[in-house]
Amino acid sequence: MLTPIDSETRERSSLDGLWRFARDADGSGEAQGWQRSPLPGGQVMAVPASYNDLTQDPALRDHVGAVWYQREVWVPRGWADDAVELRVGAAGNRATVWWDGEPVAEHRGAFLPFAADLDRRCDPGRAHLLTIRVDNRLDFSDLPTGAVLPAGRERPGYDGSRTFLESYHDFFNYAGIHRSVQLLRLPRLRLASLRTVPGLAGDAGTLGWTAATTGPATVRVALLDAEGVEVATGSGGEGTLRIPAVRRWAPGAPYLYTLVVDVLDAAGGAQLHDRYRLPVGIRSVAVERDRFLINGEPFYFRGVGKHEDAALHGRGHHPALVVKDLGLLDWLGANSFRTSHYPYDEGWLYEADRRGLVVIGEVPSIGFNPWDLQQQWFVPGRVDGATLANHIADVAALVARDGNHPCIVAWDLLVEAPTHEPGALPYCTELVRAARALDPHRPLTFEQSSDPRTCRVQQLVDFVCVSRYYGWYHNPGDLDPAVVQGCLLNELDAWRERFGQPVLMLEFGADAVAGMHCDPPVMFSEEFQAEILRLVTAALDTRPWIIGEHVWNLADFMTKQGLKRAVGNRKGLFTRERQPKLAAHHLRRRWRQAGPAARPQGWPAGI
Ligand code: GCB
Repeated sequence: MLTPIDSETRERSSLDGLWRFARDADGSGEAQGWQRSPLPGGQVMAVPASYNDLTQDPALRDHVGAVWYQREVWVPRGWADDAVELRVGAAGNRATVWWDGEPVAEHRGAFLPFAADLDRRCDPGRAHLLTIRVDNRLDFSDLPTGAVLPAGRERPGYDGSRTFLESYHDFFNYAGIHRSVQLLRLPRLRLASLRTVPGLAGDAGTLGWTAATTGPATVRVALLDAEGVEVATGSGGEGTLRIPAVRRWAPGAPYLYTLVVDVLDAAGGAQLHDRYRLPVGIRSVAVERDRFLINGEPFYFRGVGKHEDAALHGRGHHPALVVKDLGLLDWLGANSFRTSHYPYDEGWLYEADRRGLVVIGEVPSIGFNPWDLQQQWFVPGRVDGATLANHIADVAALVARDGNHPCIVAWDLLVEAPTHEPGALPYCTELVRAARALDPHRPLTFEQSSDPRTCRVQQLVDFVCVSRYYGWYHNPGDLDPAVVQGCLLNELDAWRERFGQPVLMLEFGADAVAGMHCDPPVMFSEEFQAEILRLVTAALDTRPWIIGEHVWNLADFMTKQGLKRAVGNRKGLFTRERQPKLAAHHLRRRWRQAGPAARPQGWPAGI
């Protein structure tokens, strides 16, 4: 799906702000006709935002089921002759949209955009009623997986009439309209989709393009350099531009061109119907036995996993968070991040393109692990064909939305799944086959927390990504190097020996409650977290085939409640308010000693 833009032929109108809002306590809203008349109760809610933390109502914070959003929309008179589309950046897990009481869109999944075609439904002379129902329930065919269970099932005597949402992932299942809602004025004959593939051929660059239009048309493309000078042109629905003396997009040194796509009428191409502009970067990506290469140069990932998470608005997108978090990465000397554990708002990616930050994109494929070796997860009724169909559909939608970003150098298709199970092999074989067909140009990976000796699927992808927490989940509190370093290296060596791929340490760390200090270090103190990071990075320094280190997590984030979580996960290098902990200062000294793509060594003393 194309990112909405303004151009001489396209116009966006933001519908963000305060909307009417109602919690559908018993799921009867539709039967009561809420889609046709003002929502009851007089409550309002911010869009975009998660609703969970914005009131003092515990029933809303932990609500299971639907909530409703509603507002009036005026469509400007000047839009009368054009197509009109409603675009929701993300809302979920399930969303239903009504326009003047008529259903116009349904969507499943909380992390990718969807649109409603309002063509010929708009009357410039009156206000239209826009209603969106968002339901946070998950089941095993969803990504992430989840289940609605009777509460208190372990308590004899409790009648089980109340339900709760069980999610098999750590982050809080925030819900609401999480990204911008926009009304788009679009030409009827327009660009419908655009895929670009950059490449390098000596000093020259190439840019393949595939452009689909909504009807028969002439397509012309032009590539402009950063000064706006045309450097290559082409025509047709597909082709390859050649860029002599290309300026490359590189980590820390991004150069962006603009691809201008013109859609002209089919007969003679005299009339301009649509113009779309896309920033593009020319770079190559490859994986070798020991190295991850960007533009043929070894790249060492130093960065973080993170979340779209903040106080008050939860998972709701705000550009302030993009500025702050990417600024923190810069402060740390990081060169990369992973969109753990789901696709982020496109705003993160355009900004990563511009800053020369490298990104691993992730499908919301978490919740596949019962953390109980007695249970099988890849079995009918759990992670099965229905899950796989949604999984592949999510990869397709992700590649369609994000495939043009030079910052994205790899896709992570699967998070912490029990890859030792027999059912993992057919599932992952099919998943990888589909992903390679959708994007043959980017390396693929799985986030592994399985045992390298029993994993059945790593050979399907291109590099190993390991999440492991010695001293925390394994041997809690034990800072003996024989555990934190010895056990880890033993495991990393086993991945390497068995699969012969380079290894990225994708998650490691420890919780630290900011302001809690202990020397000698004990768990939850800032000193303990810093010591874990020191030990792990020193271990990584000893292996030449390690291609990077991503600390878990950039910042503290909200989780579901549990005995291991003191108001959220505290593995942040920064607090949830984005203030640095001790470990952030140490890591900054390690990471800032090396150039943008290079491998740091050692752990400088002092802060
Ligand atoms: C992991 C998960 C991440 C959790 C983290 C933890 O391996 O990928 O979602 O938050 O562990 O801290 O438990």
